[in-house]
Amino acid sequence: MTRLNTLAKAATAFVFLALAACSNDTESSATGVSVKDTSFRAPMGGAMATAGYMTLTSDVDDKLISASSPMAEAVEVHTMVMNNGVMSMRPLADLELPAGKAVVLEPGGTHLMLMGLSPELQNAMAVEVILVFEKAGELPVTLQLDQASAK
Ligand SMILES: [Cu+2]
Repeated sequence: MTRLNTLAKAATAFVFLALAACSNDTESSATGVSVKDTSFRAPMGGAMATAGYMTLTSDVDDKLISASSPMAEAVEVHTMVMNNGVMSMRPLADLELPAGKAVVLEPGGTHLMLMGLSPELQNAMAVEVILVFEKAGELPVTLQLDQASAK
């Protein structure tokens, strides 16, 4: 193998590492809850609330019992319910995580609701949310700005 070839391979490996670093890495608690595909919707022109999304998987039966963020006054778990033909949001006291089952928080479904947004969050590229699980305890995760929602 030529030296140039080796350098090219090293450069390629570096690019892959750099890409991995800015994509949505899975974040895991010591006790087996993994979180991936995190994102949040850009707040619409000074809106006081916005939604966060992610996929949660727990090794054991667990529950998401609360959440908070340094950039919001309150973070709730919301679900969408159909009421007389109108979709509306309803807060959930907790979110069940059956062992080994991926629970998806996504647009149009269950989501995190960030309310009372700080001014910094209006233009933030990322927001930290601390998830609290009944068994797994606290797990800080970073939600990345959903670029498509910012247009
Ligand atoms: Cu909501």
